[in-house]
Amino acid sequence: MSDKPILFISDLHLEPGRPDISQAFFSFLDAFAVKAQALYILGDFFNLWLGDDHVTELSTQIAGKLHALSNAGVAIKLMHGNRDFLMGESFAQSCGAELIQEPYLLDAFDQQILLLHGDVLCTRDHDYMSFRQMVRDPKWQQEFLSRPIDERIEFATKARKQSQSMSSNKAADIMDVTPADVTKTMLKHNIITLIHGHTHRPAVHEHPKVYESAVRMVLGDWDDGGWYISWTPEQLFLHKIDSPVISDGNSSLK
Ligand SMILES: [Mn+2]
Repeated sequence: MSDKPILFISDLHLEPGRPDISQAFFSFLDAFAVKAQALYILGDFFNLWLGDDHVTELSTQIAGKLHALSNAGVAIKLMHGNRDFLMGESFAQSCGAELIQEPYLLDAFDQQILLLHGDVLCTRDHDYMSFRQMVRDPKWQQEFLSRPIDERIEFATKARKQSQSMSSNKAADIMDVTPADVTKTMLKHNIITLIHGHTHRPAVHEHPKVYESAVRMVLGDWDDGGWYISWTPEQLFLHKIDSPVISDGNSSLK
């Protein structure tokens, strides 16, 4: 097996109104991803995804860049987030990528790592958990995707407003992962390393209740800069990318 790094990113929230984030992502591809063996995109890659049939200038541009990376020999894996859970096989194909389902056990360098977007761990947010159950139901998705695009846009706008007004009344810890569920999940999958995003709280946490060396690495969202994790036979590392100049920040938070 190749010793080239495996990279992880999440929460870029790509959208037409933020061409700077798309640009940072393209610089990241050219500077780092092209030297990797695989790139795992762990959800909320797009700020909003209303169906693969809703082709936009942005989606076409991103698919083109990813497909070029795939042609260069980098395996690309796409996991759903809470904003782009409707990303489908057809879009994945246009990126030369593979859709992966969470929880995803990644086996490499003689070790197993568990990958999640992270929203399933935020179990104290009951409103969100019931919304999630609804929209992840294949029947709901099929019905939703059969609606005209302007109806889908209307639904998404309403859902966003509702979630924003609900979030503003919630305590900060409710919006974070539930520690007991992290322990349970790690023990259930028998792993000592978990990588997720979603919470926008980049950090490396120790989880001694799981195992003395157990860690949970949390990717950050992309805004002024970006975040990625690299995994090589030697180490796992959380990197901050400073913007506008892309550089290997080496800011391990561990
Ligand atoms: Mn998310």
